[in-house]
Amino acid sequence: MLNIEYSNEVKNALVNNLPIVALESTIISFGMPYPENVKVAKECEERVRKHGSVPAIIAIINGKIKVGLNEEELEFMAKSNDIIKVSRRDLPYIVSLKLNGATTVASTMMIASMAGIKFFATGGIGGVHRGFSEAMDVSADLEELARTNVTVVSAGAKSILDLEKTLEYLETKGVLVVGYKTDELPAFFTNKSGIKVPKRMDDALDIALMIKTKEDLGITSGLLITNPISDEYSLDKAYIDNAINEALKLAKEQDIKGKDITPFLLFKINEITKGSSLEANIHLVYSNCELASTICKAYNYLKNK
Ligand code: PSU
Ligand code: MN
Repeated sequence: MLNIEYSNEVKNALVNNLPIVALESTIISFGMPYPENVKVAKECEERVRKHGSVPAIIAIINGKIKVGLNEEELEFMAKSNDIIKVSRRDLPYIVSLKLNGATTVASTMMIASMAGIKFFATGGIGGVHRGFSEAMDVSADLEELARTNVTVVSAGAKSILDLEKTLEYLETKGVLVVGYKTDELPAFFTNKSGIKVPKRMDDALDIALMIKTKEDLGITSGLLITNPISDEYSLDKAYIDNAINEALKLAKEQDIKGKDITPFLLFKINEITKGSSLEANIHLVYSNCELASTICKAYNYLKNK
């Protein structure tokens, strides 16, 4: 059995059966610039704590799987150029060659599940890319949601993806997508997508109870909770769609594909919007951390009462 290295805080939480929320590291290493990314990661941890759970940032350093990072490890993940984006397929390669890996939604779910952690907060998930019929680009995140028993809280997915096909894929795979306090699927930078979310739920305790029921029924797939960015930070849909289209055009011209496409687009969209997309990104992640922590705490209460 592979050794997982836990931070002291996470070790203590596991021993004492406290609620734990996993956080991914791709968003730190590839999603945001240094040193903003360190500040955001620390604030995410703080938001999780404030809402009653213990945060566990997941990453791979020198081939060691880390669940919970210390200050020095976080700084390394935020700053080093020697980090590879790790999805499910890459995990054995990175671990056996003792490399450094930033985990995506898929690999963070896998490791969280190995560590017995059932909740995970992130920004946006991967999905079915636009132009699917040519590139056949479907994120491994969707397959992971189908097979791994972790609840993921995200702000939906950016319209760099084909949101309708992403929902269809998740339906086929038996993954429920819940809109938290919304009837409309949130589209990451904007809370408008024009697409109806499969189920709406307005109460964290109801969601926790449903997750417990899912387990009592022996259903071992994941669950996706979509939490819309607040009105205060939500960008205008037409404005952000324009920026996204411009970034997609650049990606095509420069022949960017596969695992490089999401980080490239995020970077370009941030340039085009002069930083306002990053600002929105940061605030939606904070809100997801808070919601995941609240649901996780409620679930922990139901489980142990
Ligand atoms: N969406 C974002 N920001 C991100 C990602 C997605 O808005 O940083 C990252 C997540 O780690 C997600 C991954 O799991 O990109 C999906 O990449 P791919 O499509 O290559 O599977
Ligand atoms: Mn892909």
